[in-house]
Amino acid sequence: MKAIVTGTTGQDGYYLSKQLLQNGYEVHGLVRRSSNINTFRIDPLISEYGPEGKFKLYYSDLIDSSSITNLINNIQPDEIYNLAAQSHVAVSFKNPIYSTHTSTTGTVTILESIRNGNKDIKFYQASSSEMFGGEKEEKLNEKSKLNPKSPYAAAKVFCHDMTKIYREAYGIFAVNGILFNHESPVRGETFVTRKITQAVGRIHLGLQSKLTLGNLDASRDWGFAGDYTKGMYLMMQHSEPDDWVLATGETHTVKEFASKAFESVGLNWEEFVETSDKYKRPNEVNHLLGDPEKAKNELGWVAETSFDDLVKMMVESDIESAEREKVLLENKLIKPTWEYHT
Ligand code: NAP
Ligand code: G4F
Repeated sequence: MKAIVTGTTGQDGYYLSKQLLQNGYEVHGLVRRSSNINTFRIDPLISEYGPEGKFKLYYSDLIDSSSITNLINNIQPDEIYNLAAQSHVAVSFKNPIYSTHTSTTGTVTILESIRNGNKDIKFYQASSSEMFGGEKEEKLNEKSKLNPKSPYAAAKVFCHDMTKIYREAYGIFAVNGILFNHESPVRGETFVTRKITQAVGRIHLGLQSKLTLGNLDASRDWGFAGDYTKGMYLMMQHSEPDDWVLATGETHTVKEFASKAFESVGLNWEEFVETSDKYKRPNEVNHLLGDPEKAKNELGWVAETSFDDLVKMMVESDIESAEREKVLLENKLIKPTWEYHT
């Protein structure tokens, strides 16, 4: 079996590529060119499976339609997982055109290539719980109303609808995975969970004294990314294409996440966390809680990692990172990181 994975250098790209390679797939990953090599997450997979083996990488970009179409035509994959996106909600308010353009152009380019080329190729779209808007405290499922609150979410709604349209109009096996927040030790450092666990690791080792966050009252249904990429694969093996929610069915506030993470190293979060408006968004998604019943009944999928285990896994990994960072700082081999405004 052959799969193309867009966004292979990202968090989900890493877990999904690893699982597909372990299942015997040939994985063709798209990497966008940057001035620094950005394959740090997938370097272990490159060592184990590539580049002459089953893990093949290509420079491409969601906006470069011709390169994507050429790759699909040349590789003739069985499955395409479209994970690439400018995935940071706060950044999408600052870069709305880029954020919208990448998601929408990339998705339609792939769907058009399948329609005009080989309609047997299966397609997975990385849809998001952000599409719901999360105004009320309610369990959200595949039938819940979409009410996007950011350029990011609006672009995801467009991609979600186009995936459904290509499924219905052209009979393409195109699925939407509506995934609630999922995190891991390789989560991007400016998402709130990783920002917290990285700070806990650094504060624990004396490398940082304060952590500045935005809205502490927002709540999210947080699971472990490695569980969710297994769900993506199961959707692609289902007899019929459809849309499925993946979630834990539990929600926690940012404050609760911070409290649990600091507590795991014996610290009281209130002594270290301060807030600033610069991390607040022009329009907030206040409350997200998913109902994963359909995925459980039809795919046999459940989120296996508990909230407590997720926090513990991330804190432990970030303590190890902080230990390495401390050695590098003490030997003046690196400088302290610039604080990103996200
Ligand atoms: P991520 O870590 O931010 O990874 C995004 C990937 O997209 C990276 O490989 C990135 O490349 C790539 N990318 C960005 N712009 C691109 C462009 N113009 N052309 C080609 N590639 C581009 O995100 P993630 O957490 O793995 O999420 C994967 C997907 O699921 C995203 O579409 C996200 O919106 C969606 N999603 C995520 C969650 C979640 O909680 N994680 C929930 C629901 C949906 P670089 O490595 O070079 O930056
Ligand atoms: O970690 P976040 O940035 O994730 P957000 O906005 O929920 O988006 C993530 O999950 C979506 C699925 O629902 C994905 F589609 C999307 O690609 C991404 O992976 O923020 C979570 C919450 C927000 O309410 C935010 O306002 O945490 C709040 N928050 C409070 N302080 C903060 C901070 N978020 C960030 N990034 N940084 C802060 O300092």
